[in-house]
Amino acid sequence: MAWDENSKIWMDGEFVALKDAKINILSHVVHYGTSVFEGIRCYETEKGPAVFRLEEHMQRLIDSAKIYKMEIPYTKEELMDAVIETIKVNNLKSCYIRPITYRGFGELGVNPLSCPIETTIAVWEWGSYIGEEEMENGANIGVSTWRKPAPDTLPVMAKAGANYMNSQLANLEAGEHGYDEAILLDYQGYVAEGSGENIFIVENGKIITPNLASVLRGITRDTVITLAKDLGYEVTEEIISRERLYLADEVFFTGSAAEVTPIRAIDNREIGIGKRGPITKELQDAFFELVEGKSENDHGWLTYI
Ligand code: PPE
Repeated sequence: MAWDENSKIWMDGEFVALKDAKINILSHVVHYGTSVFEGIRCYETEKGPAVFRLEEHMQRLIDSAKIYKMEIPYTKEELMDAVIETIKVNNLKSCYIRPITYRGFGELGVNPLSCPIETTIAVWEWGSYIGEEEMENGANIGVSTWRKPAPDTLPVMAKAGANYMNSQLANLEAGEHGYDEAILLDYQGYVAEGSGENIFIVENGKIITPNLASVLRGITRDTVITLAKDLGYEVTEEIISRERLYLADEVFFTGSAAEVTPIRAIDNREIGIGKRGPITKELQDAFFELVEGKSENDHGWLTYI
């Protein structure tokens, strides 16, 4: 990824060049990981750049903050406008958008209440998450020895920076074992999600995904469930055991960054035909048609810049 040091970052209402967009080293976030964030994509369409499901992402940012008693001093509409302005000033046709709210510099110590709530938004060009080649032929995935935290430890419904300490352990381990990405099991040992993606399996033409007990409430997950139902598929949320992954006809990941990424192997076992399956391809095509503004039934999910 090539960074433009003059790229404009929205910092609580001001645009600051990336090279000058700094925070205090004693900020609460640096010491205790006190942040909540979003990952959103803006796609190039015939009618100009369009942000996909902007409102749902900003609502989730506010929801994540609520869990941690971080009151964001902007309305959802103001946050949506700030994202749009940031894309405009950076003059990008398509980009990844990263809004983040964190606790700044106040008192140090675990109690966060004296530390101010700060919000920034960055945008940059970001291609396929796992890889172009994998989008077509499928990714090679391993189940991690690291599990998702139990529900009474770190709440997974908050998209909090600290959750990604768990994700990065799994992702690092996957890389060390030669895999493209990791799948994490939940605290009981059932399939949860990828380090930065939700997961789906296809069995006999039916589409199945884990319920929300131990996974992020993914917006792409919801998009793909909606698209699959629109296409006439049955979609259910189930408890999925590890070996059921191996026997599935198809497995794929979803995420704002990962979009719809096929999986060709898990734990060195070929999945289905060993490459992107037909239903995954159908959903991938429907997804890109939708986000690129080519679908008639776009559910009102595109915010044109
Ligand atoms: N689970 C996790 C753990 C996760 O991080 C993501 C998104 C998802 C599921 C899918 O959620 P959604 O984007 O709403 O469909 N991961 C973000 C961060 C990736 C990163 O490397 O950073 C993303 O896709 O933007």
